[in-house]
Amino acid sequence: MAEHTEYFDRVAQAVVDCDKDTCLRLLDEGGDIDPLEILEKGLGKGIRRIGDDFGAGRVFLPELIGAADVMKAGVAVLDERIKASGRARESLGKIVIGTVRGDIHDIGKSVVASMLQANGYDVVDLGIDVDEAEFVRVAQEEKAACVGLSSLLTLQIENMGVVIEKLKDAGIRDQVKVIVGGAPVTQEFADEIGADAVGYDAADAVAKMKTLLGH
Ligand code: B1M
Repeated sequence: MAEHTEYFDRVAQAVVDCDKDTCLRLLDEGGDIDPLEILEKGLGKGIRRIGDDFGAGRVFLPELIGAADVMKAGVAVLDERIKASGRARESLGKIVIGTVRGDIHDIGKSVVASMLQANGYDVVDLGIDVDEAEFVRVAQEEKAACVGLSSLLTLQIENMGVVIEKLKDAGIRDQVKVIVGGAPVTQEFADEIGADAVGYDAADAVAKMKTLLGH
């Protein structure tokens, strides 16, 4: 809807401007809009714009950090709405998720975790910069149905393959599915490291999870 387009643009601009107060006020005003849509078309659009500017050298790390701070505050608000939209039901399975070693980006991974939770999965979020052995240990301990690996850094996505190798070493690779995601992750890469699926965004991650676990 046209009025939503303008609303999403204002949310995006608040992220670009590192203006947390305006962003949170706008999110308050948008209580009747689908939180996932606000996330993708508002907050997501703003943070991607800053990311592109950062990549092109037009803005520097302090702006990136400031915008990420606004994004995180906004995601926390939307997160509550996303979780509240999931009805209480029997768990569809346990997912262990985290950002791989060497990578501290946590916003996208946390959104995916919330969406999985809202869709009936039990999620154990290990956080960021997670060592391969930790993924394996928790997957074993929690009898996870799936391990979710996130990374936004081209140099760190290789660590996803290391996790898969460690799952094999521990003898549990055939008991857990592995889904990978994050901007630099492609289907080709997933095939190369032997992952079971790629999630391109949070909604896609849920859809792929349902297929993987047969729901
Ligand atoms: Co970073 N950063 N950053 N950063 N940062 C990127 C990723 C970058 C593309 C920016 C750029 O140069 N244009 C670039 C990576 C280049 C590359 O390797 N390809 C980059 C860099 C270089 C860096 C540093 C190295 C900068 C430096 O220090 N010189 C550093 C990394 C340090 C480290 O990790 N060791 C760094 C730091 C940071 C901040 C701390 C400032 C901050 C993160 C704050 C935080 O997470 N708490 C930050 C941010 C915010 C970004 C950008 C701007 C935005 C990331 C984001 O939150 N997006 C990013 C540029 C960009 O993405 N255009 C950038 C919003 C989020 C909702 O989307 O994370 O893509 P996204 O997640 C999506 C999908 O990818 C998918 O679903 C999510 C929801 O739709 N998905 C999955 C993600 N994980 C999934 C898992 C799944 C399935 C789907 O299954 C398990």
